[in-house]
Amino acid sequence: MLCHKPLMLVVKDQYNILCLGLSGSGKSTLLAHLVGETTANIEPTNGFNIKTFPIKGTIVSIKELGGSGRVQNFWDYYFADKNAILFVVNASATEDELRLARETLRTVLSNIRLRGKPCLVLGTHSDVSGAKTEQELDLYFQNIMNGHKWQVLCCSSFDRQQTRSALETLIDLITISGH
Ligand SMILES: Nc1nc2c(ncn2[C@@H]2O[C@H](COP(=O)(O)OP(=O)(O)O)[C@@H](O)[C@H]2O)c(=O)[nH]1
Ligand SMILES: [Mg+2]
Repeated sequence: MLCHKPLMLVVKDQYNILCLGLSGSGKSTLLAHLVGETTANIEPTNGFNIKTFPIKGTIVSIKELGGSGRVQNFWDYYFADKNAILFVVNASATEDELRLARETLRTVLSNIRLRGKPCLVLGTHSDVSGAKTEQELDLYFQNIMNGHKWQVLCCSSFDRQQTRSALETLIDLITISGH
């Protein structure tokens, strides 16, 4: 007798990813596009915003924390039990803003609860002329990455293929680093 088993997605694991970055860097926009939502009515994020969805044979739960200075004071409450950091930076920002983003990430990565956790620096706004390239951002961030597996990628937050591919790279970093 022929037995037809239902086709099921075999989910190996769930990864919890923390999505951080300065306000306006593009976190909510790229997360919305990752799950196929419209971005017409995105407001600045107060508190947090979570998206959970399947990708690359696993489930990821990405928690975006609001990026304003006031909310940043509470970021470290959310550092425990995370597998990786997705740090979003507007690659078309001014030098001052990029410097602030770098110092913010330096502080985050020095937190003991995130020791050794992989980090993807995702430069958004690559569709804007004059945006920094991956090579430029790589040089910019390389000195603050002590002991973390990390990589820089650039994308437009509106491009689902680019953002999904970036997330797949982060999942590979998690797998390689054993976190
Ligand atoms: N051109 C362009 N605009 C973007 C991109 N990502 C975000 N934005 C815009 O930047 C603004 C802030 O985005 P938002 O997702 O709210 O940033 P968040 O504060 O980091 O969540 C919005 O007007 C977005 O439409 C991008 O890759 N390219
Ligand atoms: Mg937001």
